[in-house]
Amino acid sequence: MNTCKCSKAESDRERIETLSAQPEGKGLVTIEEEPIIGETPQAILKSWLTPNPLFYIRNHYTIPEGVSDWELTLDGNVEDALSIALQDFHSFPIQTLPITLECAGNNRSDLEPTVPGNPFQNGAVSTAIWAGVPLRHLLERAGVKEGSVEVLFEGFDSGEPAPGESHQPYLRSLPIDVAMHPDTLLAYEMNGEPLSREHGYPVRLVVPGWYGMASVKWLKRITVLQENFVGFFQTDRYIIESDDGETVPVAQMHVKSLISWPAEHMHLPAKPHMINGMAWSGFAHIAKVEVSDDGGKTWQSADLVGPRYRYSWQQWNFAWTPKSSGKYTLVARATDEDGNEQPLETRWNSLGYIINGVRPVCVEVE
Ligand SMILES: Nc1nc2c(c(=O)[nH]1)N[C@H]1C(S)=C(S)[C@@H](COP(=O)(O)O)O[C@H]1N2
Ligand SMILES: [Mo]
Repeated sequence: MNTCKCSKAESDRERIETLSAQPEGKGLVTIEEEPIIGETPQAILKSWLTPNPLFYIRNHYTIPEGVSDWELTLDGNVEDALSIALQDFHSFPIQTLPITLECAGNNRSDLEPTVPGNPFQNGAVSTAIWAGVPLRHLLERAGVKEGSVEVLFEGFDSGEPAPGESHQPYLRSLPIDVAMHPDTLLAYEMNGEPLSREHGYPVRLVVPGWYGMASVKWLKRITVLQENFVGFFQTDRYIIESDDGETVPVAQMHVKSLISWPAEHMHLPAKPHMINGMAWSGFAHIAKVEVSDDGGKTWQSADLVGPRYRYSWQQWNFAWTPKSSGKYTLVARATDEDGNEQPLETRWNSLGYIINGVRPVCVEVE
């Protein structure tokens, strides 16, 4: 990595300067208007928590119309099917957890050769404090019967997921042990506010540690299954080719870091700077973050700062004094406590998922 590979993101700096210049400094970077898809402008964030209006949005279909008499159905391989109204949720035990969600296609625009799909830069990852009822509580109430292998989640949104595909709702399943995990939430609050329409009002699933596609929004129905679910968003998408030609489902978030500041192509005065960013892994806490200012030839340890939660990204800082003026290629690399290391290169795949290779940020010191 001797040469700076950041030229593709030339627009980054202008974009960030425009956003920062707005009075509230707010606004998602729009990828698509309909269905709405937008990414978080990481460089303007001041906290490890992403404010709700800046939390990335990824929708496959138009946001569903609000339903006035919403009830959630829980059925399938259970003793007693349940029908749960929104006010019932407030009488159930509440669990509150800071959780990072990353879209499986985050950083897709970095792939070469390019692949179809939303051309995300590094903004399809955000963190909120989610509050809701552990799904386990409701599954136990309904009484999960023997022989159950998966739980299926249906959203209120529907459409044609791709040209030539039949009209269908957003449907995803989870293995029964993940569904029964006490931290898997039916969330109705995000950063202390009721869920907004964009993020799944009235109730959504939040699966800590998993890529975002698992966290089904606008829940309509939950069904306990005795077989593995086959469906567009389960077995045609969110799969990745392994080296032996098999396909594996996209599941937990692979270890990754991002440099929040400086942004690409910034011009910096020749003085000490605080490089900062985030690091996360769906498997374990972050153990270390290393930073390089020479494109990955030499590395130094960054400081892990701020709160240290199991499912939330970890903030890090690196006090950097450039040795002289000139161009620098800044790179960050994270390792988690399970020993997973962020790779130097992403494994290219045709649908563009799990893009966790290090992403150089080029800056010029004047
Ligand atoms: N019902 C429904 N749930 C959904 C989606 C969707 O299109 N419909 N998109 C999924 C994907 S791919 C992601 S990355 C996350 C994004 O959640 P957010 O928009 O709240 O950030 O929602 C997931 N849940
Ligand atoms: Mo996603």
